Amino acid sequence: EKKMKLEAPSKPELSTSLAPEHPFYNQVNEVVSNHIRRLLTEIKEVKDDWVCIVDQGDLKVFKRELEENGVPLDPMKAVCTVKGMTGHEVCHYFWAFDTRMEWEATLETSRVVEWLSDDTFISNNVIKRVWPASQRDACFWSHMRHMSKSNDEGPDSWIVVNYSCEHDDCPPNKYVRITMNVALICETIIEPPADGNITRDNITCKITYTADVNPGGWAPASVLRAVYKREYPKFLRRFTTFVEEKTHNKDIMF
Ligand code: 16C
Repeated sequence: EKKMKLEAPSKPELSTSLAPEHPFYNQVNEVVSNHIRRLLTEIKEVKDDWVCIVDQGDLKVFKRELEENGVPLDPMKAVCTVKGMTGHEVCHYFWAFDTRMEWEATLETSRVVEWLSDDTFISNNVIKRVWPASQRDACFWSHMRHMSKSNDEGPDSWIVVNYSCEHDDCPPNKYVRITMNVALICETIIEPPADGNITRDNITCKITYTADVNPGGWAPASVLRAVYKREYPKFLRRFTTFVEEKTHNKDIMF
């Protein structure tokens, strides 16, 4: 048994702990693959359909204005570079449910609906109300995985996806249900020190965050766009500061 395991082609980073027969297995893999493909192709494309709405140097937020039947759907994208933490650490804390409320400033409550496997769970988030719109909530699975490398020289990458789903224990009730497809992709860049001993000073994490959110029914576009412009950079600053506080005096999690 042991010998067979050693000889088998080892690609553990490609896998998920979701069983292939799990009802969410195909959807999770498909959505994750689409994000990875989208990221890889967009690097080569001219980004002229994205408008930069926030530029703080190390943190940039872009959007594409999109409306459907009066509902603003603006896809958002942000890139952010942080020093002293790995992509694995950043993804871990974005995904981890037990610390979500420590950095999430836009949520009123959050609860786990079901654990699907040890890398995937479904949660119900109730979002703080934005005047004058009705209050919203969301039901989505959160999945984290190590991305495979196309070559050994490329940076180590991790991805977390939050994707809306339905669940019997989370029917839409008193809130307007939003739907979303959110991804956080992190690459770890290591500048090898002369003495070969890697410390947090040698590590940089490049974060790409994308959010396609449908606010699910009427929302005043001008208010929503103003809230997004304020809240997305705020989220990234607050969240990365949180990860820094959690990790700076711990062993590096590669
Ligand atoms: O990705 C983030 N968080 C994850 C959960 O941990 C998850 C959630 C994503 C949902 C984010 C979009 C919420 C849109 C709500 C639309 C509300 C419509 C109201 C109508 C307004 C006229 O992936 C981090 C998310 C970062 C937050 C982005 C901005 C969201 C604004 C929400 C408004 C709350 C205002 C609170 C004011 C203090």
